[in-house]
Amino acid sequence: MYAWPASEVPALPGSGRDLRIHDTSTDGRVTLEPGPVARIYVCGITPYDATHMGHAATYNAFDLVQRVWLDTKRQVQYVQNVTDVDDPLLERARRDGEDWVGLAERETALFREDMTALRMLPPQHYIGAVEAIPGIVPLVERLRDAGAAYELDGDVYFSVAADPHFGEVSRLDTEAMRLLSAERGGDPDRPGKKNPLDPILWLAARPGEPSWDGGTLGPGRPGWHIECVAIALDHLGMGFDVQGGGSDLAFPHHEMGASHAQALTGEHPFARAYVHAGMVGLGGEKMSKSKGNLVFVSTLRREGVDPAAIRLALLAHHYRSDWEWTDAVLQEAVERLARWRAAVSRPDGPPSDAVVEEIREALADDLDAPAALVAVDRWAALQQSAGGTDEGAPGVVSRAVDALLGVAL
Ligand code: 5CA
Ligand code: ZN
Repeated sequence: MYAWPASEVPALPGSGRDLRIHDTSTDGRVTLEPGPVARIYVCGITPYDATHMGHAATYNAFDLVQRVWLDTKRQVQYVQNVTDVDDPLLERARRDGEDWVGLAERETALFREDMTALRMLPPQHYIGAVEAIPGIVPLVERLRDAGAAYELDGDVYFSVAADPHFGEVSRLDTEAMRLLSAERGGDPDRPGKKNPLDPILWLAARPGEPSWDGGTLGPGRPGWHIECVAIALDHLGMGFDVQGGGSDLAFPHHEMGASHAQALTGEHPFARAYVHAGMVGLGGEKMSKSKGNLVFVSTLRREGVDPAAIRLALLAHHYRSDWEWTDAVLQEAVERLARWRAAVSRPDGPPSDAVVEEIREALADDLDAPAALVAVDRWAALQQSAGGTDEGAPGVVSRAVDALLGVAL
């Protein structure tokens, strides 16, 4: 699939710091030391509804990862998927009497528009589940032939017992895993499974549902976790730097993905760090397509809200915290944007070196965007109260805010 156009990333004086980031699997901070090409896989949308603030907040976090790496003069190999065939998408299409392909295409197109408007840098590889199927089938066959997968009434399940490291990503106990599995697309109560947690790798064709040639697996469609594994292994290989998504993906999705890959390759780890963004809520509940309590990026844009203000509203919250979207959050961002724009609209101002370093330091410290905003606030306040004589300083601050935070002033 094609992704979306990249906004320009202005060059900055000096160089950024290496990123220290919270890793779910160790529940601590790790200093990432990527090679000259940093590798990141971020789970993409299931395109059955528009991009809401929760999605936007999660993609904002991983856009910051990319910007920090670019500032260290590395290249970034960024891969993202689109789950363009899965149960929730098929269910929504059925409910609305719509063709599932048309629904997925329309919502993916809207996502691209939203990401472009928010200045999120595009992945180098943007891959749909459907286009990944020819690569998924041989992986499932290999797992089955190695005894890491088994058949149940034509469906194929992964055996979590096949990975000695199973459980190390989310570090949950069996009971918690079982509850989350039932909540998040698993089927722990299906009779005949070796372990209730075993996730599906290949669903045999069902009447009224799309299916594809599965070679020796028979016609069917892929399970959710193997989709991301196939795409990540194809474009990044084992041991890539960051696997990213919202905290609701830690289990089962990222746990199972890591186990699939580790069982397939005999190598460990799948990713060096598993990074999870907090959940954005509305009215006291997690914003979710299934609950319908949503604020869409596209709706705000249509209402005339500046995408830069939406982005500032996301940046005002630390990526790991759970937070609530409110009108006040947006209003504050609109006001901050106006203050910053006024401050950079003059040819000279207070020195820019310290503020650029403060933004760099804040982001390198587990993506502390709120601290970066405070640094720019201080500079803008100084500009307003005392001004300054450094010629070009406002231009440098403006470029830094664009390059490191994705906000065009
Ligand atoms: N297609 C799969 C991943 S392979 C999927 O989870 N799609 S999704 O559309 O449901 O979510 C896309 C991303 O947004 C995921 O990383 C998910 O964790 C994140 N996300 C969903 N809801 C929220 C929310 N309320 N707050 C923050 N992030 C969210
Ligand atoms: Zn995924």
